[in-house]
Amino acid sequence: MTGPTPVSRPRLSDATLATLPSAVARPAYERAAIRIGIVHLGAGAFHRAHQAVYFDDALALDPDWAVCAVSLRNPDVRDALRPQGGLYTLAILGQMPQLRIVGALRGVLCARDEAAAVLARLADPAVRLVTLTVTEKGYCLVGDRLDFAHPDIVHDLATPDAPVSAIGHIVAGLARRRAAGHAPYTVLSCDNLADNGVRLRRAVLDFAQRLDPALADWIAAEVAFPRSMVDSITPATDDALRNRVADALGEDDAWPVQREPYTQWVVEDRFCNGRPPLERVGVTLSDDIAGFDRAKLRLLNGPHSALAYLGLLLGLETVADAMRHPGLAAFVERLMREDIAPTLDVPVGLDLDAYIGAILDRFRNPAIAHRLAQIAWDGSQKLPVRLLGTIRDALAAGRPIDRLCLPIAAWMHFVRRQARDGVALVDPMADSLAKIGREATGEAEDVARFLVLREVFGEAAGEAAIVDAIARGYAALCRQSESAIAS
Ligand code: CS2
Repeated sequence: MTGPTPVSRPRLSDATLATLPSAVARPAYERAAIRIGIVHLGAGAFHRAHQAVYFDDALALDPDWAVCAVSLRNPDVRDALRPQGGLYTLAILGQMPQLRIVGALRGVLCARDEAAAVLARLADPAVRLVTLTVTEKGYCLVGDRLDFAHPDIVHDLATPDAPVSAIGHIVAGLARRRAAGHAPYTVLSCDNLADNGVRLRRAVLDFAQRLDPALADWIAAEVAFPRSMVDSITPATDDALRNRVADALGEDDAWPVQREPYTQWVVEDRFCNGRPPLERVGVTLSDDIAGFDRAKLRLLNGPHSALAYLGLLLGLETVADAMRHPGLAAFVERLMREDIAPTLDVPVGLDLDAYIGAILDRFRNPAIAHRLAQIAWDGSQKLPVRLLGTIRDALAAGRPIDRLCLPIAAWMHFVRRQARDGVALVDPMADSLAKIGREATGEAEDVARFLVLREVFGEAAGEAAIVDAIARGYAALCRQSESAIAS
């Protein structure tokens, strides 16, 4: 036998915490003494790189706010983190990379096969806050209301004690607490949706009303659904990160996460059953966050999607690559400064110029490889909240919309290309999109095939000026992506 013997490294866990290299930051509290006070639905990388880190800081001040992280369907996070006692590594990637072990997750469950444990947690009076990152599609909305035709909602209304959706879980937990005479929990959305708390409240009330109007009345009167704006760029975990973390720790971590140094969380200060000391760990508490969430969705997420679809058409791989492409970088900066910024009601205290400059710097961060393909996921859900609102506002104000419509046209080309190449789309509307993509011919007439998707385009499909601008963009991209962004 020749060749190197594989090194067997210990697995990250409470038992190995003390032996980690001193450069790796560790929880600043006694893990055995913390208690679960938060249930988080959607245990993905964003939660673990963002809210869980604020909660980790808060636990050093108050031990009552540890998190039980719940994946609704996929057991992978549970399977990776349970053997590690919920511990995982956060890599903060800027000029000086830093590693930090986050200890805030005291429980990790998968609802699909541990349903009773999840419902018991939600019913536990020690849990006073439910947070969620289930992405745009997890809200099961059609327009601003609950989609009663959504298969998960149909399922959960038929079997409310065995829910599969986030909405079904939130309501099942609240029903149990009401029946037991316990106070409800606050429900805090941490997803990239404008007015996320307002929309979540409406969806929860729509669901509860169908189930039990008295429960709906109780929820309407007693439960707080604060709005929040979340921000930190979090590329998906890859093997490069796993290896880098294992080398630095001298231990294996099955699922580390990574993010940029910048992190922001603005939360409406309306909680119905206490809250962690958020203001002491860098969270901005505000009674009016509407301006912040719009500015972030339109100026960061909108341009992100623009970079993704245009960049992929140009054969680029990451956001930093896209920002090194002079034509695309110039396009996106003009999009932000000349087209998007004028549509915003700037919140007091936000310097728009500086905000845009900082976002562009963050996009340029060479320390992270944020794949455009990741941002391209779920376009049918993202484009309406990220770009179509801006387009409608710009049109109403008599401003030009051609540049704003180009990323929408690029998305259509992207869908067509994936369908043509037989590559599956990651999108809840993947089937209808693939069908349209396969029928598309690459001519401007294709645009009409996409515009029938009311769930995506809504009223915009009836606006001749928008339809024409998308068609112009689509035709320009058929000819040459490089020249289409040069305008
Ligand atoms: C990105 C966001 O993947 C995407 O669609 O636009 O995840 C973005 O990185 C975050 O919202 C930044 O806060």
